[in-house]
Formats: sequence, C-alpha cells, structure tokens
Amino acid sequence: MPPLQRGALPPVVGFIDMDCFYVAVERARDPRLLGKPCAVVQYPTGQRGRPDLRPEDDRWRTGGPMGGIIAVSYEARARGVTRQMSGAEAKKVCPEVILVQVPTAFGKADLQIYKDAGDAVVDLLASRCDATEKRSVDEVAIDITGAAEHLLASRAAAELGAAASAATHLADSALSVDAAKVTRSSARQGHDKQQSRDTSELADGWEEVLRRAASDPVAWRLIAGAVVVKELRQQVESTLGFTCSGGVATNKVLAKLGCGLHKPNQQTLLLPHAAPVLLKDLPLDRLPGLGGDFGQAVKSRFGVQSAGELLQVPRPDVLKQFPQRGEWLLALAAGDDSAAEAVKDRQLVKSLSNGKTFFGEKRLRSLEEVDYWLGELTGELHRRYLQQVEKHQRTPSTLQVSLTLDQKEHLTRQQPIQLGSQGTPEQILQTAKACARRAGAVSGVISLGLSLSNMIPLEASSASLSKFFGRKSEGAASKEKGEKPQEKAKAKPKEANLLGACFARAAAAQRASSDQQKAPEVDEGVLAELPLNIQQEILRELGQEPKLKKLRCDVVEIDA
Ligand code: TTP
Repeated sequence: MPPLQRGALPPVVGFIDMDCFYVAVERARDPRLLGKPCAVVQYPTGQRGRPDLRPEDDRWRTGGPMGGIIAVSYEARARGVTRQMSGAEAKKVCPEVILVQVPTAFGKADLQIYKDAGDAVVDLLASRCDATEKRSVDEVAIDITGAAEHLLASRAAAELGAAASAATHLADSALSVDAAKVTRSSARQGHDKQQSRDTSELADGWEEVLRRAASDPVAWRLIAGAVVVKELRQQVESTLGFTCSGGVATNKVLAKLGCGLHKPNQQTLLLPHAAPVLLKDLPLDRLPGLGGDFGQAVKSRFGVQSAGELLQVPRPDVLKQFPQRGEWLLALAAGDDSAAEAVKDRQLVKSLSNGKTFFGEKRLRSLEEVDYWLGELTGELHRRYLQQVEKHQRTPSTLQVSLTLDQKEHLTRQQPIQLGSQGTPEQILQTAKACARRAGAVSGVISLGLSLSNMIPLEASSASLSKFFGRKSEGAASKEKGEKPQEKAKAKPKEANLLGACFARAAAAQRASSDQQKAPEVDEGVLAELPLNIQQEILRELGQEPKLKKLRCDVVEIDA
C-alpha cells in the first residue's frame, strides 16, 4: 500500500440514496408489504373537511379517489408500474399491486414519517462520517475520508481489496458505461442495466484496479471508502430496516453519479481514471445543474448531447458563449473535482415553513378562509417547532405569513413571536392572523405560506437576555432579600414568556435608572447577538433609538 499524505490528496466522498424510500418506510411500518409489488400514492386533492388519515390508520387503497403514484417498489416496477401513473392505471398493469396512501394532517399530505426516517439515516451516518450533507429526503452526501484512512491504517490491504471488490461495481465496467448512457428520466424510473446484479464481468476489472492501486494512494483511499460505504449501508439496513444504494468518488458530483448507476441495494466505485470513460456518453442532463433550461441552452448552442461531446467543443468557444459558467461547465463535463463543492456538514434548518396552493376555483376569497387555512398550516408547524425545541434546544423568534394573490402579487408580513420552549398552536395562529390582517384586504389568494424563522438557542436566548439586563444588579437585589441567586433562578418557570419578562425587567431597570438619573446598563456585545427584532424591541422599550447600523441585517418588519 503506498504511503498516505493527507492534505495533498482529494477527499473520499460517498453518496447514499435510499431505495424506493417512501415504500421502504411503509414496509418498515407494515411488514405485510415486504416482497410484494406496492406503491405509495398521494392523497387526492379536494379533501378539505375529510378526517385526516394518520400514519397508524389503514391507508391501503383499493379504489375510489386516489392521487398519483410517488414511490414504487422494485417488484411493482418489474410489473410495469411507474411513478406518475394514477392508482387506477397501476391496478390495470399490475392488479395485485398494493397502494398505500400518504398520511394526511391538517387537510394536506403529512410527510413526517418519511422525514423522520430520512433524519434517522443521517443521524446514523453522521456517527462515522466527517461530514453528512442531506441532499434530499432520501439522499445524503458523506465525507468519509477519516473513516477510510482509519481502515487503511487498521486493516490489511488484501482484506480491504477483497471486501471492496466483493461488494462494489466499477464505474468503467461495460455494464456501468451502458447504465450511464440513458437519459435522466429513464435513470429516475429505473431500467434493466441499472438494476442488473450481474457482476461476472467485474473480476478482471478489479484485479487490474487492485494491481494499479499498489502505487496509487488516491485509489487506495477510495477502495477503503468503498468498504466504509458497504459497512454503512449494512448498518443502515440492520438498524433501520432500509436498503440503500451507494457511490464513492473524490467529489460529490461523481459519487452521486456512481450511486445512480446500480440500484437497488448496490454500490459503485468511481476511480479517477474511470471518469472520462463514464462521462464520454453520459447525457448532459444527468449532471447537476444541467437538467433544466441551462442544460438545454448548452445542448442547443453547441449541438451536443453528452459530456464527452461538450469536451470536444474548443474551450475558447465555451468560455465565449458562457463567460460566467464556462469554466465550471467544462470542469463538470470532465468530472473534475473543482466543479463540486466540498461536502457541507449538516446544518440546522434556518426556518420552518408550511404552505398550500389554491388554484382556480379553490382560491381563497375572504379573510375567514385565509384564517381557516392558517389554522390548518399552524398544526404541522407547531409540531415541527416542538421538534426543534426538543432535538436542538432552539426556538424561532419571527413568524412570517406570505400570500400570493391571483394577480401574481406577492405579499409577506412578519412579526416577532416568543414561543420559548412551550409555545402553543394558538399563539402561532393568533400571530399569523395578525400578520394576515396587516397584509390588508386579501382575496383571490392562490398560495398561502406560514413560516417560523430567526432560530435562537433556548439556553443562549435566556442567558443572553439575563446578561443583557445585568446579572450583577439582579444578584445584588437577591442578596438584599437574602435569597441565593441559584434559588431564584430555580423558582423561575423555564422560558416562561421570555420577552414579557424581559420587558418587565427593562421597565423596572428604566424606572430605577430615571430615579437615579442613570441609563440602564446595556451590554452591546450581548445585544448584538440577539435577533434584530428582539434587539429593536428591547431598545425601544428602554426608550433608546434602535441603532440599526450596528445591528445584524436580518430583514425583519416590526409591527408598528
Ligand atoms: P427518489 O429518490 O427519486 O425515488 P425512490 O427513493 O422512490 O426510488 P429509487 O430507489 O429509484 O431511488 O425519491 C425519494 C422519495 O421522494 C420517493 O420515495 C417519494 C418521494 N417523491 C415524491 O414524493 N415525488 C416525486 O416526484 C419524487 C421523484 C419523489
């Protein structure tokens, strides 16, 4: 095995894509679905007023109104069922298919069970990865450089080579190259070459790869990465019951591409020398960022279809036609690491939002209707807010309502909200209604959104506020009354009406200060850490002009 020189080498990047994910989640809940052709269907629209279908209810559908199919088991795919068919069409091509409807809550599809399952996968992967980046509900890019290096240091090369080759397709095998030739939409629907498990052609390929890797540290690290991905996939299956497909490469674009070549429950290694072979006939729309209008523009401008063809276009022509993105485009088509960003470690969500559209006859015509739907949106948002409190000890401090009217006018109204750790749906709804009223007379609403943002840590928010209002003077006041400061803190209900308490103390401080002709103590450092809306309210309450220039520039509209 060649010596390792960490830092000079590219990272080892994996990509995990769960197999027929919503079906897998339903199967984990109901083993009767295992091994059977089945599919998950959307809920039928126009269900207002109907009772919700909770995850634990019987959600199998045999007839009646049904939404389109959104996830298909591989057994049903083999019998001709595809995504986007209606439930009735699926029954026609495969009468034995079992159709499971997504749960509903508050009058709309409730995807929580799938989101929770996706989060559980990320949590599990995170335990062994340097970084885990959630790319969608069921896709995760992972930086596994550390885990791969650990394996290289702790296991014999022969053992690693055997483990990797037994479980991994090579991206330049004939089967892989064929699987790469299909378009984006065929790749998404699944096709024979993608699903084939024929690894007979791999023996020769692997022998050559292992021989060459003896003098190639990049390849060795990736081979070790393939073993890490294999073990992670096994762990996901044994712990959570879901199978997944995997890819390994030096960047997340190539790792994802590799991952999509062989599914379900398979994995593919894309070594640097394989990239040009694989990309040569790869339809351009399979590359990230080229599936839409920009990709179309590139194809028609140069009359090319594949990444290989694009690389034949003289470089100056590409740069002239696309001065901004030309370099990136060429790097992407060549599979160069510079075209992909590093795997970003998971970030906490910046906001929680929930929305609904009302097209045609369904558009909302009165404030009462808007209020009704705000109520419906509130329930789910409240549940997700409580999750943030429980999982991440964070609470939102701004609520926003957004409305699109049928003249395409878009209105947003924001307002501070203090939910602390025990906010109620009623608090959210009342604040949302107040925002909607500030939007003026609303009719012809075609989309309604509700979001909670400006997340602040629960601990930090209360700590910052108490620091802001002067811990010293509070401690001194307690001492005068003979109380220990800790006892006083214990007696306080946690986070009860944070801002209200804050204002009461501010007012007291202000009264005291006017008695003594002295301004209350303001810790500007602490103030600056608070969300802008809270900073402004605090300063107003203290009778000081908000010092907007000094503050962070979150855009928050303060209710007058
Ligand atoms: P995908 O990863 O696109 O597909 P999949 O996991 O069902 O199947 P595969 O094994 O081929 O990867 O989507 C993940 C989930 O997202 C899918 O199970 C259902 C949901 N989904 C929708 O709700 N609507 C859609 O249009 C798509 C594409 C997916």
